[in-house]
Amino acid sequence: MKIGVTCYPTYGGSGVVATELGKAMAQRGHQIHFISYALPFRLQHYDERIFFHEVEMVSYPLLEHSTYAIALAAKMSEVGTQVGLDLFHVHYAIPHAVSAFLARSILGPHGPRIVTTLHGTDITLVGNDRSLFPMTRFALEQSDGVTCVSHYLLDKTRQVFALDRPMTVIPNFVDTRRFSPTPRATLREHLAPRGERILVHLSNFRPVKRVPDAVRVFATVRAALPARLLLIGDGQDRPEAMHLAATLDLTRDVIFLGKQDDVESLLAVADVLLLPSADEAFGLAALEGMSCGVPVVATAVGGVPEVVQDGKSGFTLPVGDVEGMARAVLTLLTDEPRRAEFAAAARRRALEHFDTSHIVPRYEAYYREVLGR
Ligand code: GMT
Repeated sequence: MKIGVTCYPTYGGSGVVATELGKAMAQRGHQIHFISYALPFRLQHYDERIFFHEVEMVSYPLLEHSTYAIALAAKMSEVGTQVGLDLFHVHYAIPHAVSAFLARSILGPHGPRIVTTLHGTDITLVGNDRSLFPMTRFALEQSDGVTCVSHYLLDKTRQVFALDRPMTVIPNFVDTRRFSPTPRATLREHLAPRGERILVHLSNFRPVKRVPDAVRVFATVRAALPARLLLIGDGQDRPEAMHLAATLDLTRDVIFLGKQDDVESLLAVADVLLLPSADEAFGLAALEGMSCGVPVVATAVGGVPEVVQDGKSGFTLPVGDVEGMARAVLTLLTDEPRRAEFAAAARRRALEHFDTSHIVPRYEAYYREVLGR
């Protein structure tokens, strides 16, 4: 198949899933054409079956507000014709599903089919905004296939948009060979030179991630035993988290690493991963941690319980329950056999349910089903 993939190319779960799926599809012999405004950040190596088409924006004083959705549609229709795409697979509904609809309208009834994958905030935050609601609903109705990354998100989409069209759940996945519990003693020693326990949080630091809660949880843990908190990522709430760490006198032990490429090495040195989000359609960061053999302490929101089993591969608690999350972390850190048991269960869950080899064929079958209709 020849597949056009559109996603947000910057750091973020939907871009990661789109890119890893494109790479895996190329390995299965398909031709993949990424169409976006920048090269997706996890697309680092040359592959003869992967191409990148940059969406260029026209600059003119009258066009002060972004014309990205239109420019993207134009590029999608151009690539669609040039390479004879079978399918547009767009990740994140806004504006990608709308651009795909426009591109297909240009290309006519024999043009590519559209598969839209919903990732979370495109429905729970953005698509729910009254001004974007009709456009998002229309684009979902016009897609030939719609997939959701969790059952929670599928139910939410039905409820929010009152949609009765068929939709399918295809969960996110992880490369369990790359995200593995490989011991990295030198890195661990560098990050925790006095043998401190390591907590890790990975996100885009948007308010929905509640990064300050991760710092507050850490403050309680740090009061009980020597520990360090690694914060991977960057975004709007970083200044607040830094201020809070300084106020709580934790500057030495809270390490702001910013955006990192080698996430798997950093996750693999952690003892516990924190995900205190207010909402999470899936929680890819939790899955990546679990694949590295790291138990997760998270909030029981959205699709997280579909990934993390409470009391087995981690603990899930109510949003904002900082003390509860701190207690859960300390339960694990003060009982190494139990922590090791959770770590093994986390790794097993990633291997048995979410490995690339289980999920990518489901997308491939779904593409064929949509094309066969
Ligand atoms: O979490 C974000 O704000 C980023 C967003 C994205 O589109 O990159 O993440 C969403 O998609 C991820 C990949 O499917 C999911 O793992 C995240 O749970 C989801 N985020 C939210 O629902 C808040």
